[in-house]
Amino acid sequence: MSEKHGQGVTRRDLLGTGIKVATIGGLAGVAGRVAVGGGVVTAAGLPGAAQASGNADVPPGQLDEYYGFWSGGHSGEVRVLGLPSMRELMRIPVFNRESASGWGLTNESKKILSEGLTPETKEYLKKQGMVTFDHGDTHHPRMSYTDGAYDGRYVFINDKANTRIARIRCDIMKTDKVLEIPNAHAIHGLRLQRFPKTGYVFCNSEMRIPLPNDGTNMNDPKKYVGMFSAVDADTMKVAWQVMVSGNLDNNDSDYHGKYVAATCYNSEEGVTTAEMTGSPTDHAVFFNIKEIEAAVKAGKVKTISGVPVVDGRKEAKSQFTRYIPVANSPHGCNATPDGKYVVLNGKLSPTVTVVEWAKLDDLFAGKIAEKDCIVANPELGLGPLHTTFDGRGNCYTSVFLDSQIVKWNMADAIKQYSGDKSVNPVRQKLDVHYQVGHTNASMAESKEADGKWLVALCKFSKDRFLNVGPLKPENDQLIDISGDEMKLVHDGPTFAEPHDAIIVHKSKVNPVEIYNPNDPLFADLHAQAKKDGVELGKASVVIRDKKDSKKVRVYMFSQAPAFSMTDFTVKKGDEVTVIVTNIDDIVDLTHGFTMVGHNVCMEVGPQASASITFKADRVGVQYYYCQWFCHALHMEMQGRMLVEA
Ligand code: RUQ
Ligand code: CUA
Repeated sequence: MSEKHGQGVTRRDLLGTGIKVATIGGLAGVAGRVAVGGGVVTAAGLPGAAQASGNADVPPGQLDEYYGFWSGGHSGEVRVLGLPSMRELMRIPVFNRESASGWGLTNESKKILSEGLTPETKEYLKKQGMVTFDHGDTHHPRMSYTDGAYDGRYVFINDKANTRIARIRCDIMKTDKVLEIPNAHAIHGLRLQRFPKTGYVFCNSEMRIPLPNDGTNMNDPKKYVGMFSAVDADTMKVAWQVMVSGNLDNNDSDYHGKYVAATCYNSEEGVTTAEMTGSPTDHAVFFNIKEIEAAVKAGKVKTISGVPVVDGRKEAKSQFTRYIPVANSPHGCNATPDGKYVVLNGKLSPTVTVVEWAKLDDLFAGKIAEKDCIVANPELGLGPLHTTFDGRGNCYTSVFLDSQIVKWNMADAIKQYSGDKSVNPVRQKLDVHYQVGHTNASMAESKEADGKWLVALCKFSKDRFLNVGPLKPENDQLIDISGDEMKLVHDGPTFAEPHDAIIVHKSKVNPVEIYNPNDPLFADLHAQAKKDGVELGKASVVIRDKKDSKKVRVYMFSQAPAFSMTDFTVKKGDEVTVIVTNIDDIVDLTHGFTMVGHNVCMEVGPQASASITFKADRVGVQYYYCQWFCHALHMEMQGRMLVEA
């Protein structure tokens, strides 16, 4: 089914009359759509169309040029890929439980997963016999910035399922902070302040709730509140919040540290699909950071759940926000790397709306109207979701229902909007397989967009891979955008469900090879060891707590192929904490500690320490072993816990 750019018979025509009807119908019936062929649809007659120059082959032993940070969706994790090979390099457990590393089982990971929860949630979980949630739903991984460029410090990601965000340290590629956002419900959109550096993490509460959510006003959705939050990226505490009208979807920040934009659906403030899509328009909210900070500083806030909150709702007519009308139910929100524009993606409308950041000064000053901030509105296809950029003035929009990446030119779109009907901004439409959600290009979320590679994260793979039963993998496709024409070069099956990904040049990311034994991650263990009069990595000793004689701490270290303790004895009913320090300082020499039949498992990297606590309730010989293949005598790396009756 080929199509010349923007002209002739389009799939839109084939789908029927009303865009909205077609789109909603399409959303419901997507799985039943016929798979179209894999033909590359190119723009006809592009003058001097050059062959794309990228080479996606990375031979054995060669390293990739880019890191990809992939959301793991409702798997709750983050994945690290190498690009262009698309090889999966690592999985970073975040909100999920992870069997290899014991994430969610070790004391250190449990602390990270639980300490940032609200008191109400801690209370609720305690009643369920839990310390944290066992799952998460990650969408938007973003790397921290300094002056609009990636700085390699952190990757942040949201958890829609349990209203949290997390921070991953890029030096060790491990999660070090998890925070639940109060006064919010389901954190979806997440982006970072780009300038002067990532001081804030901006988080959208997608669902609107009554505040306080204590059983009052449940039947009056008009009184529900949407919430935009700014989290201090260093302390991982909520800095301030803004009440908004409508359901916040995605957001993005400018390159000057002044404004943040957020797409909103359900300006109708209903609770059913019909109510939420009743009006032909919704809005994007623009937040004025300086005005909000000034109000917070002056104490002109309400304190709710310990957080300063300002009222930026439509009817409050504050200086904190402006509401720019866009077509019904917009979705993606993407700032251009030149720092000038933000693209608001239509979803239910076949268009995207482009707002110029610089016009917001006049808008907030009351000199121009909301609609005057819009500088382009190109029509791209059915279901535009997200847009990315090549740094050469071109934009690439994922079009869900048409299953295409549409390349278009920003300057031409602006010309067209200003009245020149002779220009067509659309350069090429490339079929992808199938129903693409997010798309992102190399370095495109930073001012250093380099226009080499683009990924299309397709929600459906259908017939593209060997059949693995009713649940199919997603299909993350790699597209070469270095030339005039986009070229599909790779199909990448992935497990549920990469919503979004960023592609970061390897020069920006510099992880360590071996842990620093004094890393803050191990601070609690060092402190406890000090109290016990021992030194981590040197001690092989069983210490019974002086105050609570049921508590036993077992200190040992590991050096391939042995634990420093081949057996230890405890009594039935003891609460045992095993602390293992890996004293090997060789690259890639990770050990583990698994206790058979006790739900005990942890990863201990080179020069790292880790601990885990359990009840010794099973009398008899209980073996522990190293589960990380570390040596020719790895199988022999084991010991016995002798539990006395
Ligand atoms: S969203 S498929 Cu969760 Cu980023 Cu658009
Ligand atoms: Cu240590 Cu296997």
